Amino acid sequence: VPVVGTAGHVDHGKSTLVRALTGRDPDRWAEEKRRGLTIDLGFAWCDLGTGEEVAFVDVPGHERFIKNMLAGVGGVDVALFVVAADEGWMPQSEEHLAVLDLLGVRHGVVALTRVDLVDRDLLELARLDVDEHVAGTSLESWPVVAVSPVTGEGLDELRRQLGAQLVAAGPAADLGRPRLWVDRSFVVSGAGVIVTGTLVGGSLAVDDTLEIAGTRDRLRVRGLQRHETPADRVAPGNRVAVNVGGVGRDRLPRGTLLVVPGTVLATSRATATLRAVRGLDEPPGARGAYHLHVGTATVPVRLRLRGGWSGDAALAGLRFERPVPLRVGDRFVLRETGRRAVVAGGRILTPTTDRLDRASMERLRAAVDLPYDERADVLVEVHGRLGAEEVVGASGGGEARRAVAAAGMFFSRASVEALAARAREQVAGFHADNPLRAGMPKAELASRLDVPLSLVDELVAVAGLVDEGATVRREDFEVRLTPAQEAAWEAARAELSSGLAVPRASRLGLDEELLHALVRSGRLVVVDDDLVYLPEQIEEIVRRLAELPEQFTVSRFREQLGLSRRQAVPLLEWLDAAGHTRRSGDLRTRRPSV
Ligand SMILES: Nc1nc2c(ncn2[C@@H]2O[C@H](COP(=O)(O)OP(=O)(O)OP(=O)(O)O)[C@@H](O)[C@H]2O)c(=O)[nH]1
Ligand SMILES: [Mg+2]
Repeated sequence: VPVVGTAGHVDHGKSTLVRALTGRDPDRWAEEKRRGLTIDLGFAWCDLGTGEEVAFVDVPGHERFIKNMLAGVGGVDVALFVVAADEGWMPQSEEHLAVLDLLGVRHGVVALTRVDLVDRDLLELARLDVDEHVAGTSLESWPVVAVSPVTGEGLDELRRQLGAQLVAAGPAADLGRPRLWVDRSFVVSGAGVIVTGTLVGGSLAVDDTLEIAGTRDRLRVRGLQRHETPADRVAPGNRVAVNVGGVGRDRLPRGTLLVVPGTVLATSRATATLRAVRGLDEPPGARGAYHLHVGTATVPVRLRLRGGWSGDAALAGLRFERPVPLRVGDRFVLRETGRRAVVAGGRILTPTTDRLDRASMERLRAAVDLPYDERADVLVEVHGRLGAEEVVGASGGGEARRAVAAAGMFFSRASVEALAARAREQVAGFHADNPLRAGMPKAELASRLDVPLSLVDELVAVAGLVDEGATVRREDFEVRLTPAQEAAWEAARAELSSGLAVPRASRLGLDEELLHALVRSGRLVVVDDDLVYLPEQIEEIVRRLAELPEQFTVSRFREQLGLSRRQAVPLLEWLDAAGHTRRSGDLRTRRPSV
């Protein structure tokens, strides 16, 4: 059941026309009936005579209730734009036209109503007045029908034209991601909390779980009604009443968005395209105070224009007073509080206010109507990196399939390539600064690049670096000694080579870093804190174990190899650990098999 929204200046006859078409009074409140004025949204439905049902959302025309009007027109497929023939074009005619235009309502009928109050000449003037004002807008091509609910004139034609526009608008898109902007919530004794709204994006079924967008609050669909008739399932594009369980009514005021859990995130900022309404003295800018209207929500927002206006178009960074559930491509309207008027509208490009180059902006612009997954990929590619939840939420539940995921973030392929190039530079720099260290610790690389540690392995692979476990190195890197270090090493080696009773390591004239490098490169073997040997010396010691009896004491070992106690005890422990000897009390047993 498609939804038709009314629009038009106060008192021009919107509610009367809806009542004439549906037989139901959309003005629900005593105050509305007493004052003959619509204050809040009204709802009615009927058969247009074609066998097909249609629902109406009747909005107030009074300027003071524009917020309610804006909450009503979100999600409508077709508009019934009402102009009283006896009054002609009025300020809210103009404002409502701007709203329909900005929200992208492409189909509708202009009802030139109250024609019983005018003669033929005045009717012709009214028609010309309407034609003049809709020229150049999205209403230009809509049929204009002269009607009077009082005499019944033109009502059949209006039904016919509305039916044709509904056909032209086509069925509401079912993208498998239902969203319901709540326009009313109330408690029915015995049933509990009921919310109503125009369902878009996907169908809803009893027992579905929904989330209040921007929170983690879940609720269950306990029951569904369409036009006061229970249903197990409701398709998108319908007015729906949902009996919800799990959340109190206070959590579900107008402006709440219900979605499939995790598919929409609330954001405090965004970048958007703007289009100004016609006839403004001054286009919107950073100085004014604005309200952003999206779905049924209203939130104070500050603007920062990017590069000024070009004609009626601009780009702007938006900062909201509180987080709003927004997705890429969402349409919104801006109302200036000072001027008390709708001044612009636009579409959300990204849930950030990051500076982006022109090409990136163009990509975002082109992405607003793409499928969810594509939008997610474009977001990641444009920003390089973005939080995974942000990407999923802003795309409306899409998956960034081309991106690299790490630690709750998405990285674009291009940014991974760029990071990999930087990783090569960082590692090269590390080698230059630490020529004696085998490689750069991965944790240090991660923090230098400001990426999660879990991305480092991917970067190492892309960069063609060598993964050494905890460290990484360039494939062509090896520890090389400076001439001075080479000389120090030669001197130390000469000293060690003169006998197995070697001097303390700290007396070899090697600084700590050089000593470590020599150990890492296998040129020295650490036996104890202050005791190192050349590998060939260790080999000699192992060989010479054969000169000893099967079992021997520390003293015997010392004497045989000409060692001091300082060297012998740690050496034997080292030989134990290496499996060449085994200790039992004061004795060592040779294990020549090893
Ligand atoms: N004579 C005549 N009066 C009409 C016609 N349509 C509406 N009216 C009268 O115009 C007045 C306003 O009509 P509504 O239908 O309440 O107007 P509205 O556009 O819904 O007004 P708001 O919701 O407050 O913006 C009422 O007194 C209606 O009786 C018509 O075709 N002929
Ligand atoms: Mg009304």
